[in-house]
Amino acid sequence: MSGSERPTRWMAALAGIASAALGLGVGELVGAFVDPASAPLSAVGSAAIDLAPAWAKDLAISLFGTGDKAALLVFIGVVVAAVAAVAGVVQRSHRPWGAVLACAIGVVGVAAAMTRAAAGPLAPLPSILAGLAAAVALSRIVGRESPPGAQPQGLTRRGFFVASGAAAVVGVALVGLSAARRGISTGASALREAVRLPRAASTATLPAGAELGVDGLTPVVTPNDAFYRIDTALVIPQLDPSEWSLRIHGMVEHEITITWQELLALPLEESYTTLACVSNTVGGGLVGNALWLGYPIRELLARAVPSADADMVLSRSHDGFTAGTPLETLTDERDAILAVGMNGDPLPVEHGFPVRMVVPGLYGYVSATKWVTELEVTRFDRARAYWTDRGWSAEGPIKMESRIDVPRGPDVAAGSVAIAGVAWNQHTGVSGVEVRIDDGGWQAAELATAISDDTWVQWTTSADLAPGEHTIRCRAIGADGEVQTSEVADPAPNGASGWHARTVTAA
Ligand SMILES: Nc1nc2c(c(=O)[nH]1)N[C@H]1C(S)=C(S)[C@@H](COP(=O)(O)O)O[C@H]1N2
Ligand SMILES: [Mo]
Repeated sequence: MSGSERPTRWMAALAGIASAALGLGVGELVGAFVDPASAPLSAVGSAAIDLAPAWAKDLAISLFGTGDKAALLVFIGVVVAAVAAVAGVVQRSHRPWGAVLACAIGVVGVAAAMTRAAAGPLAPLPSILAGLAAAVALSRIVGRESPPGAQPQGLTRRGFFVASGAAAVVGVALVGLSAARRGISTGASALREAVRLPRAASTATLPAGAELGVDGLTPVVTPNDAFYRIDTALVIPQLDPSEWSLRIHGMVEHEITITWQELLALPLEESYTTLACVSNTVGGGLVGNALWLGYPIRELLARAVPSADADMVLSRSHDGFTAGTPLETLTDERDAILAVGMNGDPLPVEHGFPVRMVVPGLYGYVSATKWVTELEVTRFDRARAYWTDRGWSAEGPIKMESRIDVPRGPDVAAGSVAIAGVAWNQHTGVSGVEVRIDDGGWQAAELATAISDDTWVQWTTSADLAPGEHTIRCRAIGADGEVQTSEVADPAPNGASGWHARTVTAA
């Protein structure tokens, strides 16, 4: 076939997608150099996260767990491809409106990039260039229509496929390059490598007997690389500790600012605290225990002197996330700290380097601000935090829970079976765990030595299982006598509840 002809609808749709790929590649590459958070995918993804209501976050985490961010990017890619295909078809019949639509996709990226909390003056650039590149490519590939009888203009059928293929390949290559560039740009991880944390002024020790050593049981201290990660940051904030500072302001007598050097010069304290995410489902893994090193927030607040009618501290992270923490939990005797160390190392970048909050007893969304740069002393009736605006409760005390880790099932050998797990009831403590097989009675499990009331505790027991299917359930008893509720609740709006159950088949 020779000479140019009008592309079919399918060809035009393909050209739209190829042009969008090229635009995306350009935008991502420029973003990788200008500011990774302003790259089109990251910017639109972050904006989508910010716009998501409680049920959407809940659904994303229950479907994809900590792979929720990857799932979001794939979803955005599919939506962009669909709109781009439409742009191609429109361009074929209603020039230049397809190219205009391609530009409009870029405009969405610009808007998203400019509304990021940490947006700089160049934030719109990557998406502007992405939109332009896509529009130009599309108007080139889906050529001008020729009047009837005139010499056809534009690409031959072969030229059309070559051009579309080239745009797509170049686009994908540029996306790959930008990912490589981001990988090389060491950002905060190089700065973190250089950090030498001071020795703790007060240390915490792991009591003998805290670790039961049962095969398959979650270790009592979660290694950093196994610690769950949950946040709204599609691009992990890269902070330079030498430029970091924390400002305490709002309803205080003295506004104060503390730098990284000043913080490290203070007597730092070690404490074990078990962190839990409000999105954790019963039996889920969004909970972990670490040895934190940090300075009591109580001491800093004492310097700032909060006013008597303040009842909340709104902490803000570099990327705009906020958490509203009851002032009382930051001034009472608990180990509410500005943490700089996690399990003997500087905070991993994805866990808040250089400084985050850790507050025993409260879900992360109301307390555990990573990359924290600001504490505003305020009131619950004046300020709203990030997730409070999206349907989650303003206050989030952690609910008592217990989890069965062993046996994982589905098959076990009949006879005596080891059963073990963890239980937590932060800041009150766990006094017992009970296990029930099928409809039998509750039997007390053996508790490991708890590190403290602020940490989870391992438990173990065993049961004789006859051949057949069995359901194992567990429940914790609080140090205050409260029995873990059987009432089933979803994570939204203030945490899941109910008894964890595992069904196994003994043979
Ligand atoms: N800056 C920032 N801090 C944040 C969040 C966030 O989205 N941004 N998420 C919070 C939530 S919901 C939880 S459960 C904990 C998780 O901390 P981790 O990722 O270190 O386990 O961080 C909290 N701190
Ligand atoms: Mo969370």
